[in-house]
Amino acid sequence: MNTDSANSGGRRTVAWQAVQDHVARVSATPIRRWFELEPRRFEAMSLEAAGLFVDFSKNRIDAPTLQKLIDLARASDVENRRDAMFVGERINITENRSVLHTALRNLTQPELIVGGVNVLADIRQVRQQMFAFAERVRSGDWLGHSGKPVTDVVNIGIGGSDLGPRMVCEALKSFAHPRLRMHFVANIDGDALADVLKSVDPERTLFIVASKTFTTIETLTNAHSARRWFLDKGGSEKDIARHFVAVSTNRDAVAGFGIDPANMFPFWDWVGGRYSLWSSIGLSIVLCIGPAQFEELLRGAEAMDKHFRSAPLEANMPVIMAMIGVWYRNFLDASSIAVLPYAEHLHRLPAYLQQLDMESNGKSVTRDGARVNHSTGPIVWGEPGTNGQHAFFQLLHQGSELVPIDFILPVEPTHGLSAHHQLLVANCLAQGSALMNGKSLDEVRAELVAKGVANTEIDRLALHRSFEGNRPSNTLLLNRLDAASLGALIALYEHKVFVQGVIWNVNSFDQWGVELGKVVATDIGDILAGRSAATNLDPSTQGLVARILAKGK
Ligand code: G6Q
Repeated sequence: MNTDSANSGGRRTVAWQAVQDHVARVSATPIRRWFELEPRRFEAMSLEAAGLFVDFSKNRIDAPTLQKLIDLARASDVENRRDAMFVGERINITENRSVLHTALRNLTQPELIVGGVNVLADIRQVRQQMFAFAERVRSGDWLGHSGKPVTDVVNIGIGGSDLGPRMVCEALKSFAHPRLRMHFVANIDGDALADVLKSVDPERTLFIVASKTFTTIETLTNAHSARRWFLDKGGSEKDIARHFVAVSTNRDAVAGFGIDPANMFPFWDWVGGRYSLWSSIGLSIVLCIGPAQFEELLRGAEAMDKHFRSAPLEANMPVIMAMIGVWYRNFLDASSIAVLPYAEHLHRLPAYLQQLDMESNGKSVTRDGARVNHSTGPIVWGEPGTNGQHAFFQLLHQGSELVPIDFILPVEPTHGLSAHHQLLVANCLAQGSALMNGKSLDEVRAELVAKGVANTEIDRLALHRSFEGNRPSNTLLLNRLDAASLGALIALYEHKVFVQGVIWNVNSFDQWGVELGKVVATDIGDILAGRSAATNLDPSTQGLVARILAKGK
């Protein structure tokens, strides 16, 4: 196997060094100058795949540097590692698992044998079970215990069992079932559940308890409280089957909770939590948008999978986006990236991508078990435009941090307010352009002179009002925010994160930091409940516990 990745036992590789050699030269040239030096730059640095179009020409990069980055991807064995994922090799080496979320949206291949099992047959069978159930709920055929159709669906889950379905249901609101209101409860903070319970009718509410392990304390606590509420509001034990269903890999725990296993939608340990919206964890999505639209979501993702698997690295959208990210992270020292969807319904996308990216590549140990000697996953953040323009964009324009940006823009609206959409588009394109071009001191001076401002005042203000520019961005165009485009967009980011994980030589598919969170609270919970003493805690935490206990008395 080729081990020419970013860190193989702590040495810098030839391919890595070849990229490094470009830093000084490229850094000395502002992006807008590259458009003069490379006349067909927009055509060369843009790409269409799976219904998405990406313009990556507004980056601090030139053609030879991009080629060196692609060479680094090839030398890091991206192609073999990608193929290993698709065929089900156990690439999640710390949990000894395959990583097969791509199989969940494989709508065309007849079979995929992994460990002697045709996983595609299992996937398709569960999908039919989901679809049949969703059709009954959506048509009004599935009735609550007093004979009323469901009007409210409450998904109780956290992390990967919440963020994906929540984001997709928001994003595809324009395609939502008119009768069904979707609610998502994740937080252990009782306000999350209490707020939802205040607004729903127990006779018309369906709870989905979504938990891969069915051991997560937040989800189980919320689910038990919802069950108690349901019983208190007049439901009986036997009615639970009409109001509670489960999505999990843990059949015994589901039965133990009191949910009939006939109302359980299974999935498999080779689906990572943050990659699970394509599985039965997406039940809330199917209820919201219906089976046909859910299939469109899968189809969009599958189209991106096919592109990722077959396009040469030089024309491969996830690979290019990944390597541009590596360029900023490792060679130009950018510590964060901003994802700015110009689409109100994509307001949960940054939160979703935070988990996808930061949980996958927020690692400091290589796959070979050594400490990394390079930076790994960046901080991901963002908010929809245009709102952000009236807030943190200031820092993007004039701050001292380099923050590469992904603008995401649907070309056609899903509403009828075309004047709004035109302004939205104008704002998005204007920001990308202004960030790159900036405004020189001379331009500011000329503007102020034209306005008749006195020279002394011009001297005082000019620097404040100038913009150095050279702030990079990708612009991703979706035809419109529909299921297929969204599927392709999510898969694009999944694969981008995968490629970066290969370059950084980390396992993108475990999450020991999250697991830690699942256990550390138990001890303090025992102390707060008076079941044990605070003797093992550090002095700071001990002080906080004492103060909180004293206030509670
Ligand atoms: C995702 C993580 C994590 C997980 C939640 C919920 O990749 O592992 O976010 O999804 O902790 O876990 P359960 O689905 O098992 O409740």
